Amino acid sequence: MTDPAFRADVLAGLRADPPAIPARWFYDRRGSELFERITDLPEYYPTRVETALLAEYGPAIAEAAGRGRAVIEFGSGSSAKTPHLLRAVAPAAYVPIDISGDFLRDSAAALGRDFPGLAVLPLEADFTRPLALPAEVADLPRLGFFPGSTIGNLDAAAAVDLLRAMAGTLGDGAMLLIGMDRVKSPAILIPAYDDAAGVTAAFNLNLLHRINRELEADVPVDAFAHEARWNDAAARIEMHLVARRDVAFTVAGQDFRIAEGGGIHTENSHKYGARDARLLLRAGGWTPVTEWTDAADQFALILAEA
Ligand code: AVI
Repeated sequence: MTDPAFRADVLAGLRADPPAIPARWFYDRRGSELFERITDLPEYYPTRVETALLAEYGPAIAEAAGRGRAVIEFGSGSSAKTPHLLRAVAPAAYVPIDISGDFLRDSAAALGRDFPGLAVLPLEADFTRPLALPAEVADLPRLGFFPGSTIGNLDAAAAVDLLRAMAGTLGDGAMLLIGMDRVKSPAILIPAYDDAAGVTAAFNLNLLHRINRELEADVPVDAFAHEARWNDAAARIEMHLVARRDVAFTVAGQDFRIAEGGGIHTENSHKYGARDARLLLRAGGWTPVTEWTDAADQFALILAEA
């Protein structure tokens, strides 16, 4: 069934100048599978570095955050990182929140098997708004977990809104452990978003396949090329789909044209210097307490308190 919000975002996005479609629409089943493959790519360091940080500093994180809290994970997907955190902080309960119920139930069931005795309470919800947590965690102190530098896919205003919504959901006395990707050389960033095997290109182009599948469209997918660009002024990687030739197509009965060399902006992935990361957290209602980074300062795990 077509999601009316997808239809509205695609039609408005293709009319915009320059055309841009929000990155959240990447994640249909195929897109989620491709993203899982991206996280295993040699060029895509964020998942590998963050997972290693959690494995190495789990005990220090537990020391700083305290054990026995309820862990609330935002956008849990099929996260392979979570077990490291759960082993370290020995939570009283684990609440994975995700908008995609299928993924959520599968990964919650797998974690339940790996952590017998842990109360796993999946919540299918949109965490960009404050929401009510399960009654079972009402009286427990909370530790929010937002890994993957997913915050980087939002612009600053939306990131601040999201951090505030998380503070509202988690309540007084809560802590938040958030993963944020650092600014670094484009020589590392560009391959991370344009890998040799072409998985990120397939991930980006899948958006056009999804439009064709779900919106009665005839976008000529092979007329578009994946492109990753470093925007230094905005400190972000941008993904674009660039037309290799003049193209004309129809989406949901509406006609569109994109000239050769023009394109559709499909994603921003902001990178944060240490100071910018802390400022963003403060603007979102969180006080940074401590942080852990790898030796090359590629990626940071930041612990903050409400
Ligand atoms: C989900 N998000 C944090 C990824 C990122 O790195 O911005 C999405 C992604 N896009 C291309 N590769 C990975």
